[in-house]
Amino acid sequence: LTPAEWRSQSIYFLLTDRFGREDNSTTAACAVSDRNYCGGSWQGIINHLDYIQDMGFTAIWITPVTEQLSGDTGDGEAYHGYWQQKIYDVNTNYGTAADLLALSNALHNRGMYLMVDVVANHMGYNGAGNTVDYSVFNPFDSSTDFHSYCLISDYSNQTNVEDCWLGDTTVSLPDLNTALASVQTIWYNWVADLVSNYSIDGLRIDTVKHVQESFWPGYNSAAGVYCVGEVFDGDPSYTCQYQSYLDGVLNYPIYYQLLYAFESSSGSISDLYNMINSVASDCSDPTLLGNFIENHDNPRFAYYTDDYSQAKNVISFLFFSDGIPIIYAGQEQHYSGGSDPANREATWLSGYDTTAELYEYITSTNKIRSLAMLSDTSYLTSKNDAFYTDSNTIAMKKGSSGEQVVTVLSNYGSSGSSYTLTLSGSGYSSGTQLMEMYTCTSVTVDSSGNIAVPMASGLPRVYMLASSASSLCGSS
Ligand code: ABC
Ligand code: CA
Repeated sequence: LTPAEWRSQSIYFLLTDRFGREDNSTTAACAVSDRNYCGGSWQGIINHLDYIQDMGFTAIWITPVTEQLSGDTGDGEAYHGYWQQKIYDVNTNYGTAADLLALSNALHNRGMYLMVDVVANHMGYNGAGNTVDYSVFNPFDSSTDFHSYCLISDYSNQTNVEDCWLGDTTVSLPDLNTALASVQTIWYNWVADLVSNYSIDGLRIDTVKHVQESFWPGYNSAAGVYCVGEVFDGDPSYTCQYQSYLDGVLNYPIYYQLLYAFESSSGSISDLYNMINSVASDCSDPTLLGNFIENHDNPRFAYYTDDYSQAKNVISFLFFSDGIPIIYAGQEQHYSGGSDPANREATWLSGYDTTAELYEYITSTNKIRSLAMLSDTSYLTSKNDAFYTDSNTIAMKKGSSGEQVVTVLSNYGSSGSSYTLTLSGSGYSSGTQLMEMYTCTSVTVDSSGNIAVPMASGLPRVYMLASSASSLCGSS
């Protein structure tokens, strides 16, 4: 799929080892602190695609598929898939190459899409950097394919970030010399073959800031599908640069400000407001960024606050601002794990509960977004405009003028009081009939052009033209 085709998708991110088991067990133990394989597989994902699709997702992003270092290490097993050794083979812990292709086919048969995580920066080795036996890698079986060993020690020094190694002295991540033409040729051919062999629709690229920028355009074009890069940095002036070299990047700048704004009722809405504008000006196309509030590298949102209303506000932000929404498996079950590895709980232990509060909320949110893009063909490419803030509230509008979606978020949490927010600046004229899409409550824009927004329990409100809302709210 092209970048433009990815704009309309909604992505469910899962760790293959942690989402579904072939035996469909919902009780198989998975002690996250052990950092061992728990038995999830590609066939296990296939078995539970209804759970994902019924929540409204149109695509999944799975963790890397290549063959890893085997056995246990002082940092655990390679269950996450970021410690590759043989790039032409698949990780047999997750199944066979035929199983991976079957997953791709199963998705396509449902009209869904497959995004695969790929790593070009490094391989993985059980041992310190000065003990690596390069002959275990295929290809890249010589030390001359790699940068010489040094651990990254200074994140403010870009050369150090690119040429030294990630990992630690227990598990090394031998850092490929991606400036070599021979290394580039192997990676570009590899990624083209991977995409074609498994009919992959998009890529999530790991450790993008650890490889020189000039490597990425050739990689993205060899892939031939939408690529979203991981640039783990909250500074938009740094992270957005990479959108000159790749189709999109994960929206780390928004991630931090969204978390800080909504983790408590004293969070800073104005910092979030400023970041929306910074990202819009620094990134070449904010509508192609990947939006998230949880992933496998950071504590889950519910680790910071167990409040359901705050969780709903951040979810609505991900879906109704610029970019492609990404939900991390377990977020819909309000999992609350902290830092890696605690944030990698097995989804099956929830019993795949489709009545969970956030499962239902995400389902509704996906439906509202789908309706918005169906009603307004410019919805996805139009730029989000945060037009109102106060110390606890932010309101945004996105879409063609006259049919914009208006999203009102607040960080008060579930104990927030009931009050009416008189909202000006929505762009709607007096007398327009709007529908609040989560509650199916209609409202008429008043004679001053204001919307009387009934706020309660810190819950989000999302407005569309009432005339566009009938498929979800009936006729009004
Ligand atoms: C393993 C163990 C852990 C143990 C760790 C030392 O070793 O499992 O328990 O604590 C994989 C595995 C991990 C594993 C690592 C290392 O490999 O998943 O479990 O940890 O062996 C990607 C993936 C990630 C993956 C790798 C490696 C890369 O998403 O899952 O990890 O293939 C850096 C990288 C980033 C990487 C991340 C984990 O580390 O840049 O690509 N993620 C700062 C730096 C960032 C850095 C981040 C975290 O710290 O700038 O570059 O990310 O270390 C903001 C700033 C940010 C700043 C943050 C902390 O603050 O704006 O720049 O980030 O304000
Ligand atoms: Ca590197």
